[in-house]
Formats: sequence, C-alpha cells, structure tokens
Amino acid sequence: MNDDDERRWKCHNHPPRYALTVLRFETNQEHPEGFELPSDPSLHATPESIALLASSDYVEQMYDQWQRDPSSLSEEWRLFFAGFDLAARPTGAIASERAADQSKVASLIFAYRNLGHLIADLDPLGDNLESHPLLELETFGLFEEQLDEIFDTGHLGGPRQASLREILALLKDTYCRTVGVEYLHIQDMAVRRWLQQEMEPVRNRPTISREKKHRILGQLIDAELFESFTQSRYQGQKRFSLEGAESLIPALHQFIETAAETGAEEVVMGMAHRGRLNVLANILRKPYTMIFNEFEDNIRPDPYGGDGDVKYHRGFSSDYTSSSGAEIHISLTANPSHLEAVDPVVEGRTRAKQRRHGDTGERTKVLPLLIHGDAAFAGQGLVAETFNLSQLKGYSTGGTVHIVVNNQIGFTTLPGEARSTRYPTDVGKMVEAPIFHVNGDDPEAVVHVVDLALRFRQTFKRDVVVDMVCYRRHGHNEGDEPAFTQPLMYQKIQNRPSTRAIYQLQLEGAHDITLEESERLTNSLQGRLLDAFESVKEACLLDENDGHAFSGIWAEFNHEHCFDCTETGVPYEELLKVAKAVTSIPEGFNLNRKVGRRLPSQMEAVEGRGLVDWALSELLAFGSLLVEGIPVRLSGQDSMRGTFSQRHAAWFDTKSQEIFIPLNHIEPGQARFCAYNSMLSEAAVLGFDYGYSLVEPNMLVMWEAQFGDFANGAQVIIDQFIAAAYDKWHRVSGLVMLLPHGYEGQGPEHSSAYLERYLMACAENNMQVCNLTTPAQLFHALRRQIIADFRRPLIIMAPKSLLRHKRAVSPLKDLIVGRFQEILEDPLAPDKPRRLVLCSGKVYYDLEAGREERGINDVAIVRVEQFYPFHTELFERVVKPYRGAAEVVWAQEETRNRGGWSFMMPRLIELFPDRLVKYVGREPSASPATGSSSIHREQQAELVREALEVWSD
Ligand SMILES: Cc1ncc(C[n+]2csc(CCOP(=O)(O)OP(=O)(O)O)c2C)c(N)n1
Repeated sequence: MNDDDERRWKCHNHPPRYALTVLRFETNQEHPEGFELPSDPSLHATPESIALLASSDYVEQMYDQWQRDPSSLSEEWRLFFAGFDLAARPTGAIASERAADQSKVASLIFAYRNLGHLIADLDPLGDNLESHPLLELETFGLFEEQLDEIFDTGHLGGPRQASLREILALLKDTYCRTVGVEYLHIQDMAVRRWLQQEMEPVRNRPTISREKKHRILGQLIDAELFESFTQSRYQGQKRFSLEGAESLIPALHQFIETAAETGAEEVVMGMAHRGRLNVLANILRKPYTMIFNEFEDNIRPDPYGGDGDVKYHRGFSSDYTSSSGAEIHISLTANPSHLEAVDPVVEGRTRAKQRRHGDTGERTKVLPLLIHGDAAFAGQGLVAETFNLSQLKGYSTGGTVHIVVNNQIGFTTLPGEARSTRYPTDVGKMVEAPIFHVNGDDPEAVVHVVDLALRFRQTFKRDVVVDMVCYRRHGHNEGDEPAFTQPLMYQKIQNRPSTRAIYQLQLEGAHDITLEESERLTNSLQGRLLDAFESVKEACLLDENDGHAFSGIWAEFNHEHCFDCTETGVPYEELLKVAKAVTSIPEGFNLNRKVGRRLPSQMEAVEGRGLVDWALSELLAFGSLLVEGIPVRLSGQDSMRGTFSQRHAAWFDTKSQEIFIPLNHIEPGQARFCAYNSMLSEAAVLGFDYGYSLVEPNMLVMWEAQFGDFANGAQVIIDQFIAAAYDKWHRVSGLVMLLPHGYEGQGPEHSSAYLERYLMACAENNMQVCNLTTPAQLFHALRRQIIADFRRPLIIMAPKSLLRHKRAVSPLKDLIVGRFQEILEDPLAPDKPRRLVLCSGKVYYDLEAGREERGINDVAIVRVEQFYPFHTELFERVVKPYRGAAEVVWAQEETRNRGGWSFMMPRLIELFPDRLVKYVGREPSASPATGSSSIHREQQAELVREALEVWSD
C-alpha cells in the first residue's frame, strides 16, 4: 500500500472524525504559501478545534445536511465534504474519475486563457457577453455541483489547489473583465508562463496607490480639457480630436514611466492624425503657444523656402522627466497623411539611434512606439511588413510596442467593412505578439496593460500590441457629421459621459479623491491654457522651422546645394589597401571558385593602375570611406551577393557556410560595413532605411532595389518622405537609392526604374537624380554623397548589363583625382560636328558603338549623368564646341512618355533657342518595354540608326 492508498484507507475506515483530522493536517501540509485556509474559525486546525470538531455526532449531522442540500452549508464545509466524499469512493474508480475531472479543469483553464477575451468587457459602447458556449462548464463535462470541488490549479497564478469556483473566479477576473488577452498563439512556453505570472496573481488589476489614481485622473483632465478648449476657441478647425480615447494620454505617460524604470533613455514615436495634437501638447509638452499659433496660422514664411505641413502631421521632440526624475528623450516622427507609412521610418530611426546609444545588443535604451488607428492597422499592408522586419538581422529594433486606438470606426467605415478578422490586431499574431485588448473607459486597466506590454518588450525583445477599445466622440474630424452614417452608434456616444467623468465619479464614490482635489486638478490646466491662448493673441508669428531642423548633428550641414565643391579622389595607396583587402582570401577560408577567379584581375586592375569595372569601383568607394571612418550600410533584396552576381560583398565558406566580409578587414580602426539581404519588401525596407538616414548623416546609407521598377511598391515612401520631407518638415536625408535600370530586352518589367517619376518630383534641390555611365562616376557620386557638407537623397539609375560591359570601365586614375561630373563630354569630340546627340545612361554605349561601326566622325555624343540638380553652367560649357552643329538630338531608349525627355525638353529649348531639338527613341507606350527580345533589339538598332545617320527628309 503506498502513502496515498493508506491515507484513503484510513479515511474510508474512520469516517468522519479521523478523516477530518487527516484532511486538516493535509491541507496545512500541502497548500503552499499564499493558499488561504477556510475562514470559518471552526476549521482552523488547532488542537482545541480538532477536539471540538472531533465530535462525530456533530460532523455526521453536518454531513447528512450536506448530502441533502450542499448549499445550506458554508463554502468551507462544502469543500470539506466534497473532498471527503471523493475520498470515500472505491480507490480505482476515484483515481480515474478524479484524473478525468482534473483534466477537464485543465481544459477549462486553457480555454479561459485562450478565449476569455471573447466575453471580456472591452467595448465602452457594447453589451458584452456574459458567457460563451466555448467557456461554459458543461462544454468541459463539468457541472455546477462541482464548483466546490478542489482541483490542482497547475500553473494558474495563485494556490496550487483551489475549488473550481475559485479557479473560475480567478480566470474570469484575469481574462474577462476589462482586459482580454490573446497570447496562446505564442509557441514559447517560457513566454506564456511569464505572461501568466504577470497577469494571474494580480488578476490583471494590480493595486494602484491613491497618488497614482490622482495622476491618472489629472492626465485625463489634461486630455479632455485640451480638446474642449481648442474646440471652443477654434471652432470648425480640423484637429482630429482624441475625445472618446482620452485614456491614450495616461497610457503614454505610463509608457514613459515604465521606459524610465526599465532603463530606457529615448522613445521614438510614430502616430497618425487622431489625437496627435493632444499627444504633442500633453506628452511631448509642445508649448501651447506653438500649437495655438498653428491654429491661428501665424506662420512666418520659411527662410529656406519650405512649404510646411498641417499641424497634425508635424513632428516634435522634447525631454520628459519621469516621476523618478529620469530624463527620457521623446520624439514624434513627422508623418504624411498616408496611414501607417511612418511605421518603418520609425523603426529605422530607432535602430540608428540604438547604434548611437551603443544599444545594439539588448536594445532596451531606445524604444519604438507606434500608435495606430484600428481601420488602418487592419487595412494597410505596411503594418504586416513592419512586423516582418521586427526580428530580422539588420532591421530589428528589439520589439515595438503598438497601441491601437480602436475607436471602432475608420472615417465612416465600420469594422465589418474594414476587415475580415475578429480584431483589428490579428495581424500581430504573425510575429506571435501578445495582444492585450482593454476597455478604454477603464484607464487603470489601460495603464496596467501598457506597463505590462512594455515590460514584456523589455524582457523578450519582441513586438507587443495593446488594443484600446474606445470610441470617437465626433465625426472623422470636427466638421464631419457622423450621424449620417452611424446614427445609432452616435446616439449612444452622445449620451455617454467622458472617460474622465466616469473615472472621477468612480474615485469620488470610493473616497479616493475629494471634490476639492479634482477641482484643483481641473483649474490648474485651464489657467495654463488660457494664459497661452492670450499670449498667442498678442504675439507674433511662429517660425515655421520648429527649431529642430539643422540642429544637433545636422548643424554642420549646409542648406545650399553647391556644384563642383566636393573633391572625392582617393590616393593610390589607399585604393591599393582596399583592393588588397577585398581580394585576399583569409587563411583556411574555402572560397567559391567562381568568386575567387575574379580576385587576381581585380587586384591587378588597382595595382597596375589599369581599368576598374563597376563592381570593383563600388567596393573601392565603400572601402575608401570605411578607412576614412565613415560607416556604410547597404540594404536590399539579395544585396550581399548582388542581384546580378556582381558584388560579392560577403563570401560564404563552401564547407562551413561561414560568412566573411572582406570590407570589414581593411585595417584596424576602420568603420564597419553592414550589408543586409532584406526581406522581400520595398515599402517597409525603403522606409526603414530612409528612417535610418534621418539619424545618421555621417553614414553612407543605401537601399537597393532588386530591379528599379519594384521601387514603385514603395511609392508612398518616395513621394511622401524622400521627395517632400525637407519641404514639409525640414527633415534631411542622405539616403542613396540604387535602382537597376536599362532596356535589355527583358520585358516590360525589369527594364525601367521609372526615371521620369523621380524627375517629376524634383524641385527646390530636394534630391539628386543620376543615370551614370562609368564606374568612376559611381565612385565619385557615392563618395560625394557623404563627403559633401550637403545632404539630400541620391537616386541612381543603376546598371545591369553595364556591370559587365567591356566599355563600361574606368582607368584607376579617374578614381585617384577629380570629382563627380554632372555632364560628360564626348571623349572623341568631332572637329566639325554635324549633329549633337544628347543622352543619358546605358544607351550611350550603343550610340558610341554605332558611331564607331559606321565610321561616323561628325556626331558628338554628350552624356547627362545627373539630371537634377541640373548643372546648366557645366552643360553649356560642354556643348559650347557643338553650338555650330546643325542638329540637336535627345536620344533615349525609354519610351517617349518616359525617361529623361520630358524633363530635358524645356531646358534644351531654352539652351538651343534657334534649333529644333529632335526626339529619338521609342514611341509612347503604356507599358515601359516590349516583351519580345527580338523586337527590343530591332527597336534599339533603329533608335541608334536614327540618332546617328543622316536623315532622309
Ligand atoms: C493610406 C490612406 N488611405 C486613406 C486615408 C484617408 N483616411 C484618413 S483617416 C481614415 C480613417 C482611419 O481610420 P482609423 O485607422 O480607424 O483611425 P481613426 O481616424 O478612426 O482614428 C482614412 C480612410 C489615409 N489617410 N491614408
């Protein structure tokens, strides 16, 4: 007989007196710390009480009563007799019945953890479900009568054993009150356990001090008053009020408090329009005077010519002092109207800042925080792309906290029209992010889950989502009538008191605050708002430049673009040093034979001052910058090897797969070269690298498209950030975009990088657009990008076939001296020109070969290497010798509605007022190129012929 059997035997044979004693004893022995004994003093296991209870008559009497009507006894007695009764049954049957019930309880616990959110009280406007078939006792084969039976609780936070009633209460409190949690999609048991331990013991409602309650109320008052004040003073102006979601303000305060507690130093935020002004005022402490000046439109014309942006798109940054006195720098990233486009930009900025903070290991010092709308979060693909970046080498930021302001509407669109998923947050499951749904009208719960979410992020370095379910008090903006489309919803909202009012009443009812205390909180802010409002009425204009552009690390840069200002040649010895590094195979490294085969010729080209091809020139540009202490980041699909197998920036050991990056082995103390194969996204990755470049003007940051046309998947990032950020927000970037471009008979895709789109967006020196023809030009363009004291994005139409074109090589001397040439003269300038052919990019080599084949010596070919900024003076100088030529031609391989023609035509008309400038190239076409390589060849031959030969008419 083992111990258990012996105990049961004794129980069975000595009912009930002995059983009572044994069970009391066992209770004391087995229940761990934290388990509460029944409160009935008669059940406390003192010798006296045992003696008293040992009166068998009394116990038997109670037992009879329990058998007749269990509910007539106290819970403690019910528990006791349930256990006793169970113990009194035959051993084998008991064990298996018991095990079966225990497993049912385990399923029940699992179900509540998994699905408790289905009946949680999450929606301030909704009638929440009391129960759900999947969570009913009967579903698990359990019954009401068993509520007082004792079961093992497994890992349920609390006692190791408890009655079913207790277990249910704990589960319902934790998962079905105003917090609903989805986390069982997380595969890692340790992560799940951590979450359970954080949530279950406090039942998702930790005790909050009186002082903290006052702080939360004060923050709600700030949020509400800001909206009502601006509404009363600036009626009819759009501000995208936060009303209905005011708990966002205490949530963000909590975020920063927890950030400070967990050792963070900086928070990089991204958010859309909703409540942005409120966040700027109450979290970033953007001065009310600045905000009101923007409402008044008191904007001084920008000295640098920027056109500015509406107030609810602007960025801002400031230092926040936490309640423990820690300083946290917070910056809200400027963003366009395009919802979610800012997400990857925030991630890129964060990663660059983490590098600056030396926070590249744990990534706990600089935290990304994204605030989303429910419709946008569910609808925009960039959200999924950004999640996908979250754990990738080269792109991870150690986890992002996402707060969804789920006001259950998007403009006029209801959830049923906005998504095919139950929650707007389901996309977060793709990275196994825990998802906390929380009722926005329970600010304490909101504050709790934000704290928990950030601690989760700091512990596991993973993304986490908070879904704050709330409502939108007004229309999409304040002038919008929501009742047109959602009459019933808005009747409910109209009658609903604010979150502040509900919370204030709750605190007052619980005597957690006095009326005087809450009045004091209200009056103090009202006073500050009024003072600011009055001062704005009297005051002057606000500088459009918010004082943050060209400050800090950007202070050393020039506003003005300058041609011919930057020498970028590199001494021979330095180039040799780089060449040695990129051609030396480390001892014991098994290099792929084909990769190794090109190394001797590369070394020879440099050592013997010979001809350098595209790939080598690029390596030399990177390497020379690295030894000058300038780090280089290259990101793009398959960029380590290069789409065209040209770069081989990383070598892969054929036996061990070990990676060796030659550029990181030039000399001690050099800067780092980071090449990353990106995920298969354009928008998020380009957005990320753009964001990175906003923080790192002194790093060469490059994004490479697989083929140039794929960049159109990132059009929002190009139009809204890369082209326009300086004009709108005074934000400058030195990002390089490498866009493979060139008509090579590969079809409508893979041919065009849509040069014309970039040219259309050029104005006010906002970016540099190049179509290069020589390796030396690439070398100088890349070096100029970082050596110049001016930063603007650089768009390069990158080569494909030119990578291996025999003529597309440069003598090493062109890398040693000189600088980038915006216009390239004809190396075989004819003495008596009949015709001047102007062109750009790869077609130059076709024209050059055509001229040679035909033995033509009266046609000059001049290349435009940089379209924008257009170096008019240099252009005039270069074409001067050909002014006498009778004919001027713009030749391009792109179709007439594409390429450089539309951009060049007005300039050429101005430069050659007395001449007809003829277009030679493909006819206009809806798709960029033909799908047939033979037709392509014919077209190409025809355009070369027409550009060079004598015209018959
Ligand atoms: C990409 C994009 N598409 C459409 C719009 C127009 N628009 C502005 S706000 C909005 C609704 C957004 O709803 P939600 O994300 O729930 O945020 P809310 O305004 O409700 O806070 C729409 C459709 C936009 N700004 N961006």
